[in-house]
Amino acid sequence: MPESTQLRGISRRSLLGATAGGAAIGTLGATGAILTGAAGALMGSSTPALSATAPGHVGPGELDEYYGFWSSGQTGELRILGIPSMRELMRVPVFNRCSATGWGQTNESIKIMRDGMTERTKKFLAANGKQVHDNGDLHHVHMSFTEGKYDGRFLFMNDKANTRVARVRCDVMKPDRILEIPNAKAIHGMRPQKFPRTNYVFANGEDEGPMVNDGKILDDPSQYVNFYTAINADEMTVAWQVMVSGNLDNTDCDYDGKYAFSTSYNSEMGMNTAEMTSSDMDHVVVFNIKEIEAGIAAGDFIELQGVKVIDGRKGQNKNYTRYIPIANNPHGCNMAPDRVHLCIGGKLSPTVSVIDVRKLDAVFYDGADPRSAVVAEPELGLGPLHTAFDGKGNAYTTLFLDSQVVKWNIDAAVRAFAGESVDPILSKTDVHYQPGHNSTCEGETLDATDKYYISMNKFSKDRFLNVGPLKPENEQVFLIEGDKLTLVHDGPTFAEPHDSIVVHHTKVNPLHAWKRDDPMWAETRRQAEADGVNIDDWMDTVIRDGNKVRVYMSSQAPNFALETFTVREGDEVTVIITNLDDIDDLSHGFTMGDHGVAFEISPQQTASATFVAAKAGVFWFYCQWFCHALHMEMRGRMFVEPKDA
Ligand code: K7E
Ligand code: CUA
Ligand code: CA
Repeated sequence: MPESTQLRGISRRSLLGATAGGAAIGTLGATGAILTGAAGALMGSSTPALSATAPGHVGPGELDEYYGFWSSGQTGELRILGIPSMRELMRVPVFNRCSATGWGQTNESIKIMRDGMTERTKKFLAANGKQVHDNGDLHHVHMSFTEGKYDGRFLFMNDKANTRVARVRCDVMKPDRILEIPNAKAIHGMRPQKFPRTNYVFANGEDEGPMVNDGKILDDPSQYVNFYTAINADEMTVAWQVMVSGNLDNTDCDYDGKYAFSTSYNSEMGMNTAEMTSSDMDHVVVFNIKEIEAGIAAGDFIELQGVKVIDGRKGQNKNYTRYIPIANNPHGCNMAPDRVHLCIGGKLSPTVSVIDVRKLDAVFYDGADPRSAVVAEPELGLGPLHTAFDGKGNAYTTLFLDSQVVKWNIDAAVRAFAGESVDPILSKTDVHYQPGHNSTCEGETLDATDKYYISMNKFSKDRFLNVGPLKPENEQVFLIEGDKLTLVHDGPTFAEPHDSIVVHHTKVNPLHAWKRDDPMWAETRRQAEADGVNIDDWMDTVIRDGNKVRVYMSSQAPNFALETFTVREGDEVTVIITNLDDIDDLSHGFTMGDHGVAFEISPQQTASATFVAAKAGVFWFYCQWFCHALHMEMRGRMFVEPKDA
């Protein structure tokens, strides 16, 4: 029988009850030091911290072995952590408006956010007095692949709230493309193609709606459909879409470049919880990439909002899709690095359904029963959501309701399904509490290893000081040693530790300073050239162009090139700054006081923002990034002359 306590024979309660370093700790053997540290932290006692040599400990000044790339859910940003220390290294605003960096406000970021936007959304935003959305719901982040392994080029991520997919450049860790997906609603599941490389990013809409959502069809779910999207990952444009029956939840793809998959929890096409859970079975949709590409090439598509859409709904009798029945309301969709097994989290069912992707050819071409591809269905515990892998044939599935992770062996599960008397479960470990996603080191790649296990938990309950009605979530790191998982980190996070990937540090090589010819400010450069200003050199020029004023200035610690500039009330003012400093870490900022304007200017970066000088008077601008002993003095004045003067 698997043990169901985290600490192997010692419950959390008895640990908490024991005095620091007491008898209970003494029974823990080699890992006692770690547990003493962890328990001590929980108790707020004077127990010594983790020893410098403890596995999973990263001392002050030491670098982590792995990057963790974190989604932040409804915060809408990407976060970069060090693993195993779980130190938060950076926040990268993507779908959200950021006060510190000016993302969503600088002309350069607004351009990136608007370039991939539909005309319909631009009109909608204009009607609401906005240029860009300022919220996002970033659930899933994945890196680009080459031959089944992370290649360090890009990170891709979805926005469920406003139906978008973004690409972040790993050289500067900033988005370069944010694409709104037409036709689909609420992009949720998202995965880059693994093999031969990431030519496509697959993204599925979660919500159903009319094929043409123009208000002619409203409360008639019988006419609702859903869309699965393949994005051209190099161009960041929509390559094609497949219309499907039922909704779509999570997606993944194989290691052969042949098939992609998506879970559906609403094959019923229900519009409320009772309807959405009324069937015994939902399904996984299998997408046949080659057949879809051939269908598009042969003209077997309709065009909706400029996108080629293939009909892959049930009963269309073509080889674009197959529907594999799965116990009601499945959730996670995770391809194992053994290249063979796809694991579908049962959620309402205590099982994980394991699909052998080698059996899919027969399902498509030999009329085999779609269920014949299911080769295991181990009963693991209550509320299985997502599955991670260690590259050694083992899987780790989160149990939301049981608040546990279950480690199990895929091969044993397949043999048990075939009738052999074998228990695939290797261990169960308590987590705190209600885990959603999990990750292992590069576990979704051919480089999967069994070093660390990360549990992203939806509730922290009693683990931290009360901070009011809104509580933090909790994230935990475990050391994997054989079948045993040992807790080495436990800490709160702000909304929301949704999903993460863990990438070896050698695969990511960001720049220390921007390159002056970066495409991010190409348009700003063109305008400057038209104004006769060289943004690569010292600039202290103010250009008036009707009621538009362009203020060009350089920054070099501890000065802006302009101590003052003058505009007229009602002028549209654009401030363009190049940070001429090229010293590592010497970022400046520009904040225009009382104007809601602030942005980052990192070494060798050019950035700009536009606002209307609608208030006459004297306004100080300043550098908000601590840069120098005279950082406070790095400021200047904008004079706004009154209109009727
Ligand atoms: Cu990745 Cu919650 Cu968006 Cu599962 S989904 S937890
Ligand atoms: Cu420049 Cu602070
Ligand atoms: Ca259902």
